[in-house]
Amino acid sequence: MTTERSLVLVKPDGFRRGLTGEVLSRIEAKGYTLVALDVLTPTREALAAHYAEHEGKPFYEPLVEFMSSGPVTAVVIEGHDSIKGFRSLAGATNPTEAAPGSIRGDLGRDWGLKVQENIVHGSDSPKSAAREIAIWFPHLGS
Ligand code: D4T
Repeated sequence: MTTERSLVLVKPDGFRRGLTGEVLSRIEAKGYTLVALDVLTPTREALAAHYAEHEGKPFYEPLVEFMSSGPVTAVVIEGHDSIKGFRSLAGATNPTEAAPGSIRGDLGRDWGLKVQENIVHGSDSPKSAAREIAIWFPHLGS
């Protein structure tokens, strides 16, 4: 059996709304293992590294502003195909379109803001996961 790690963030909206436990519960209920967990308010530097691919896009500044607005819970999860599996648990980026049953579909909505507040982040590929885990948990290696 091969294992795979993914970087999950419960974003500031999820933290403020008291949904951290619900998200962790869904990850555990799915069968993935929690490898590392930290509650912190991200620095703009960490967010610039994390969201480097979005620099220059219209939602980039609002995104960094939102993501640094309060605590997030950063989590490394592990399990076979956990990157794809968590993306499926999370649902589509736009919470209005996210399927019911998914985290964003059940718990998220569009608030009419400049950036989608969509509760969670999950790595989108093994390469992104390795890059992101190194940003949020430098001691872990990949
Ligand atoms: P993250 O990266 O947060 O897991 O979300 P996704 O993988 O689902 O989406 P993303 O990287 O494309 O976007 C990052 C972050 O920016 C917000 N966003 C995105 C937004 O407000 N408007 C947009 O048009 C897009 C594409 C939501 C998530």
